[in-house]
This record gives sequence, C-alpha cells and structure tokens, in this order.
Amino acid sequence: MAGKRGALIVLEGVDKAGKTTQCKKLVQALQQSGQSVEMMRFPDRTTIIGQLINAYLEKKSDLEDHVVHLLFSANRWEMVKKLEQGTTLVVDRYAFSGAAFTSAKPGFCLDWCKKPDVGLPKPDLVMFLQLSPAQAALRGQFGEERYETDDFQRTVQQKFDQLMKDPSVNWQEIDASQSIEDVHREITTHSLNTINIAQDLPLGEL
Ligand code: DGP
Repeated sequence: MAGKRGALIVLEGVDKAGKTTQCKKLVQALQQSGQSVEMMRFPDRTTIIGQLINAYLEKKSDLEDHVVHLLFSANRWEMVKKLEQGTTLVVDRYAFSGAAFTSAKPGFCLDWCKKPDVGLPKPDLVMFLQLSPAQAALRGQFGEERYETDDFQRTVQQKFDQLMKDPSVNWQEIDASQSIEDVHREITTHSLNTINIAQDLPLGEL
C-alpha cells in the first residue's frame, strides 16, 4: 500500500442522528479490517479556537454570528495538515455543518457561509444520517447547548437538503432510524468501497 493515500470520510446529520456513535464504530471496524485510520471531530474543542467555540456553544459567551462562523471554519483550517496527511480519517462533522448551521440563522445566505471553507480538502465520501424531527424527538430531549431546539434543527435540516443537491460532493444518505448495527453495516460498506476507489484518485478541494 506504499504511496497510496487514505480516504477522507465525513459523517454529517442533524443533532441526535447518531454521528458520534457511528464514527467510533466505523473506526473500530476499519481498524479491525487492517486499515490505518483515525477519528477527528469538528468542532475540535481542545484547541484555543476550539475553547472559544465551546464557551459560545455552552452559552458562556456571546459572539457576533459572522465571527463565530469564521471561528468554526478556522478550527477546521488549523487541522488541514492532518487532513492532508494520507491516513484514512473518519470525521464527525465538517464544512457542511458549518454552512448548514450558520445559514439557518436569519440574514445568512448559504453561498457566503460556504466561502471560508473553500480550499479545504474535499471528502471522498459524505454520509448524511437522515432522521426526521419526529424520530429525533423520540430519542429524548435536546440538551442545553446553543442550537439545540426543534425549530432551529428543522431549519438546519432544510439547509442540509440544499447542500445535498451539490453533485460535486459524493453524498450518501443513510436512514438513521434503523438499528445501530444496521446503520453501522451500511456505513462500513460505503466506507470500504470509498477507501478502495480513493487510493487511486487525488484528494480534491472544497
Ligand atoms: P457536536 O460537538 O457535534 O455536538 O457539535 C456542536 C454543535 O455545533 C452542534 O449543535 C452543531 C454545531 N456546529 C458544528 N459545526 C459547526 C459550524 O461549523 N458552524 C456552526 N455555526 N455550528 C456548527
């Protein structure tokens, strides 16, 4: 496998869709199948920029909406070396969350929201865990963080629906209302196929 690159695999979806659980299970399954793979998540709350984002999400600070949008993007840019290093990466949220969450706020257009992430590595596969607001509600109450309300999440879902119309991104919709194991099987199959194909292709740019 020398010289072959890994794949950049992203899981997206509204809150409660099961992204984090599925990312962890996918990393384990790929490692067991002999792949060199790491997990990343955005926002990465461990960096200095990530700490500013964390305080904002926990409502301990208020930031102007454009500023916070640019911080989320900067938090992805500060990981760009890692994203380009060639190991397969399973990423919990990426630039699509960035565009969907900010454009769900009044006065923001999707086009402007996409701009700060232009030039970041383009994922080889973006799996969108699809879960209706009614199904999400069955998984319990939202937490206390910013953005965790039914109305806002509905608007975020509409923004994701718009983003998924972009044919230049390899979107794969996954029915997240299935059992954890069924979702896992589907995700693993798509990921293994992508890893095989990606190794012979150059990494693209958003
Ligand atoms: P998580 O740690 O996956 O629960 O994500 C934290 C919250 O931040 C979640 O409500 C989604 C939101 N979020 C993630 N990425 C971005 C982004 O780039 N921009 C904005 N505005 N919100 C984001």
